[in-house]
Amino acid sequence: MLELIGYSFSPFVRKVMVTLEYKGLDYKHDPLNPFTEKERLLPLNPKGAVPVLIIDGKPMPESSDICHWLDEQYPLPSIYLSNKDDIQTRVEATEQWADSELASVFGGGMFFQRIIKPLFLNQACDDERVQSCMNEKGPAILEKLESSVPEAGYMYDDFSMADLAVSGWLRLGMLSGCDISTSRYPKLVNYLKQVYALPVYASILLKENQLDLIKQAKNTYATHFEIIE
Ligand SMILES: N[C@@H](CCC(=O)N[C@@H](CS)C(=O)NCC(=O)O)C(=O)O
Repeated sequence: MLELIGYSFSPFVRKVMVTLEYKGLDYKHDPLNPFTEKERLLPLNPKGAVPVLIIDGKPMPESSDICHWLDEQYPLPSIYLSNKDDIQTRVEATEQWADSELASVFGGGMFFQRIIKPLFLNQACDDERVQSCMNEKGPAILEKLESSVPEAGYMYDDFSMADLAVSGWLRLGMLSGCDISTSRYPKLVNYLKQVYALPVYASILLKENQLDLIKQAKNTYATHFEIIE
């Protein structure tokens, strides 16, 4: 029996959710908000962060640990492309890069500032940090991705954690008003459209788009709607 704890718009949580669905696994979902429901979360994860996967009553935190565990228990299809060592290493390196650098810029510097802080923490947005992420740090990463993503298909042999991690953080950027449009990044936008269109990913995003918070973010900031329907 599997239960996923954490709201789905966190890219850390979404990595686990897409992995569960990609593997066709049954699970329950508790969309716990880690900022407003800390007292419920701390007994499951003393670090106070989501995701947590409850496996037969035992909590497992940390998105990468959870997804590696899922890949070991339910090997096909593999989200880390673990049948080829050299490719698995590259997938893991890209995931790590996304969950640190992209998380800091598109998560911490954009979505956390513009959406989470005012709505859940009653704190003011750090406009200076937002501007430096929107105008310098973000575009530097986006240009790097524009020159490295494939013309067609996924980053490595097949859909993998690399695509999942990168696309998750970029979605938060777009929801916060970051310009990721075809006119600036044609290859990247085309690549993202393909990743978001993967059926299990698309159905999760469709549900997520019904959430008030996401609607509010879209109406306030996301003027570049090409890939956020
Ligand atoms: N390394 C952790 C990071 C998890 C994480 O930072 N989750 C955020 C959600 S986006 C969270 O729960 N934040 C709550 C807080 O910092 O109080 C993982 O990969 O699971």
